[in-house]
Amino acid sequence: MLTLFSNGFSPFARKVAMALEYKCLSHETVDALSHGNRERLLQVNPRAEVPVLVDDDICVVNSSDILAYLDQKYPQRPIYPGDLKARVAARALERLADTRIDAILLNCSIWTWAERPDPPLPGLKEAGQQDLNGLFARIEAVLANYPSPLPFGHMTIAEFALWPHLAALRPLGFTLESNDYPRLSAWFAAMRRDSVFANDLRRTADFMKTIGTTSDFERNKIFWRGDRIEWLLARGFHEWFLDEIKAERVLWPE
Ligand SMILES: N[C@@H](CCC(=O)N[C@@H](CS)C(=O)NCC(=O)O)C(=O)O
Repeated sequence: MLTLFSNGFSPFARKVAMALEYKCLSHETVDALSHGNRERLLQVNPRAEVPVLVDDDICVVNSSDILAYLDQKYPQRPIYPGDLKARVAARALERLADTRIDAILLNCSIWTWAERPDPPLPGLKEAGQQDLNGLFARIEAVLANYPSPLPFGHMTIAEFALWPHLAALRPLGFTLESNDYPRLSAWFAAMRRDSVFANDLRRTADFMKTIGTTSDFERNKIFWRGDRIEWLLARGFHEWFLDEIKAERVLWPE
């Protein structure tokens, strides 16, 4: 029996849920960031982060480890490319989505879902778009070496990792210019046409409808970890962050 400790807002949990659906693996889902399930989550991950996958007596933490585990244990419909060089490229794209794109988008999204005493940080969104454009250009350069629109010939860890972020761009007010990034735009369009990705959008939209009204989900304190802090500090927003710590509006892993 597979159990996914998940959350409808988490791009990492969505990435794993899509991989499970793609591989036709039925599973139970626990909304592990709701207050009522916190103790259960701590039992499987002391960092109190989702996603966590429990497969009988095996517990796997961290989305990229979970995807790698799934492909080894359930090799049907592979989500890693077969070719070694393409595997490395797909993993690098997954890492870019997980560590760089996530950091920008999560930080810039805070004012859309958290209960905030302050207006959005001046300059944050502009810095986000500028850095996103740099990352889009890097992805575009990688894609030049592969067929379009699906670089690896089927859906992989790269699509599952990138999708939640690409799908959040427009709702958060960011752009992905198809003239500047034609291969990335065509890739994104190919993901949109796939039912696994459409189902994710539907689930996410349903979850987002509840987010403003529920008190079951932490919206006062922001959970901070490495990559997200790194981008904030690198972009010069340290004073705001220090004020957040002083005001005790932060949560730390463990
Ligand atoms: N590196 C981890 C990152 C997971 C992560 O950042 N999870 C966030 C949600 S997106 C979380 O569980 N935060 C705890 C919270 O918000 O209380 C992964 O790839 O699974």
